[in-house]
Amino acid sequence: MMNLNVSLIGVPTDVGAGTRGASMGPEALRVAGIETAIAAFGADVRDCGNLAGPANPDLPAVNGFRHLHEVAAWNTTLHNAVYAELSAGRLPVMLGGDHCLAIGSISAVARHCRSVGKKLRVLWFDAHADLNTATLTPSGNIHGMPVACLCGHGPEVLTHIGGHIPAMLPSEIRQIGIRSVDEGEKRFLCELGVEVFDMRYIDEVGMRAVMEEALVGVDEHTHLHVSLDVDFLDPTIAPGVGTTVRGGPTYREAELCMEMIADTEQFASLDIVELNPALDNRNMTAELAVDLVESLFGKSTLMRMYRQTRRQR
Ligand code: B3U
Ligand code: MN
Ligand code: MN
Repeated sequence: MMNLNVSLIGVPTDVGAGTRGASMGPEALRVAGIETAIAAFGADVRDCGNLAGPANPDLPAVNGFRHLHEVAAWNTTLHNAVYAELSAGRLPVMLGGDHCLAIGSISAVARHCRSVGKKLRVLWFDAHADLNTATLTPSGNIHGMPVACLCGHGPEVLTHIGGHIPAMLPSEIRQIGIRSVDEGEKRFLCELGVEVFDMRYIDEVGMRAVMEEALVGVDEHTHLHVSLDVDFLDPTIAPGVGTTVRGGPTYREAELCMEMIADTEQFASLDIVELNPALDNRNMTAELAVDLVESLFGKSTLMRMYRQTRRQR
């Protein structure tokens, strides 16, 4: 059974992004009703409020990184908060914030897995691979680097946050929806052997087959972490993002992803990132994210059980 003790952790940062505004994401998700939507499943939802961290100094990159020390400060604070919630037996939901926050959240999830003897599986829904390093990055924006940092490739202030380098192995992550990867990043993806289900593969085999593959090996000993960058979605349905990329999954495809994760009953932590209310259209992207969260918590499960029993009759 899924853990229904849920903690919402607001992470109002945009220090890792190139465009300002993701720092308003946590409030937009609250306005879209994320707490009541999760509570409707009988969950005990605790809103921990927003974490505090350094403001965005809006400075250029230094040695390949923009705002390295600000990113490190936010992620150290987040790591501690997430580890505390997991240790208390709760399911943390990160209300982001830009995607650099995955360094703090996933390092805490991985540390928790090591301490309780669980297998880690990260499902990374994104238009981007977020595997850049200081030498590969075209922008210096650290939201393009969390996967590299978690796999041990990055500055020590970011790679050592969980006390274990690397925090995560490339074999523990699956990337879904990828359609914008920088040249050097592509080579690095191959070198590390990250399993990527890009848009072309989704077109060719369909989302159901992709999710079946991405979930291979998930069992009752697995902690499933979902990292949902809202630029994963097609910009026609999710315009509230700084780095939209055309040709993303539809509403139905995205719902199916979340439903199939719910079916495993191993979903145990979530990042919702890159939502930028300054670019959104009447909060529609935040409302879509809340719809997806409902599916992740099993909105369709009752109907599925009903269909199955009808077929058996
Ligand atoms: N790969 C580019 C763009 C990017 C990555 N993640 C986002 N944008 N959101 C970069 O700057 O690293
Ligand atoms: Mn992205
Ligand atoms: Mn991302």
